[in-house]
Amino acid sequence: MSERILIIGSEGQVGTDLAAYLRGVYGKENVMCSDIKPVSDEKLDNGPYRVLNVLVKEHIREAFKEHKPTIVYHLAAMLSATAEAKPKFGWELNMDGLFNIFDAALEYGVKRLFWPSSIAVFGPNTPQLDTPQFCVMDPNTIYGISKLAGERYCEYYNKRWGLDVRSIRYPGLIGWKAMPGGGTTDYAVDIFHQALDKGRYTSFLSANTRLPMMYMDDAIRATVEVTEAPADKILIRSSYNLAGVSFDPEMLTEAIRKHIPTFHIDYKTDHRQAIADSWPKSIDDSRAQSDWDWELEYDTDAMVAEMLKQLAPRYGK
Ligand code: AKB
Repeated sequence: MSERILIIGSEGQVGTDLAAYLRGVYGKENVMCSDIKPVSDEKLDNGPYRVLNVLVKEHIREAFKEHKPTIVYHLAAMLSATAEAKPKFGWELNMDGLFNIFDAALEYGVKRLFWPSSIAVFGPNTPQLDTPQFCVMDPNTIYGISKLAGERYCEYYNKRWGLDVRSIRYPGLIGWKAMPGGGTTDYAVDIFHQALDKGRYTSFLSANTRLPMMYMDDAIRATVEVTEAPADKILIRSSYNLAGVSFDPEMLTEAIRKHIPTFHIDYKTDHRQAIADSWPKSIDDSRAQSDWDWELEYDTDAMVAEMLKQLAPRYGK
């Protein structure tokens, strides 16, 4: 029997790519998408869709009853920069949303649940280079605090109630299908659009702010691989480190200039600089490699080439 999949937060940056991938593999009728807003008629042709607010239990129950998912990807969350602007609501959405999905997953006997964590679980007291899987964390943003609390709850629900939750700590994600919304790593997506559109970009992070990043195709593959791996390979039930590649705006600019030599960058940092400064510069993901055979495909140059190739037609290039 084919899996029946429910994606919560399907219209976001990750959801857009994940839905396209999973519908290609499992067939569109087997993958229900859901998000807080209605979508266009054109999108409704792509497969089943439901308006679902993770804070409304009735919405969740209806989706679970109708679709009977065997696997749920719960992606709905508020990212780092937005959550700093609305800290109480950020906490409520990220935590109560997760609890509601935990409850429904147990009540309706879901086989597996994927929930993303983030490099934001680390903080200023964390070793910043090759950050280990297990170390001091002490996140100092609401988003990071909610992700760390979520990780502890994932492990707790697994140990106490047997819920088969899987999770990875996403680095900054770079894709061309959808824009990110409200994150600190968003510059690394916007820069491609501005490079093609205007030939210049003003970065809100400073030139040497190095952060772990990952091309979306790798992130989608990691998400599906960790979710579909045999249960006995998933030895970490909080969340797995995922390294991706590591660069700063200056390094990314150099990589873009290999394709657009006249590309110009300047810098005007804002409140997101402090968030970025509290996060790791690079990550050790050896546990993901050894436990479920994770392998990265895209390095920085491959990611840049692919982003520019995919986005160029949008800007008449
Ligand atoms: C953000 O910048 O908030 C996210 C993340 C690293 O989780 N992209």
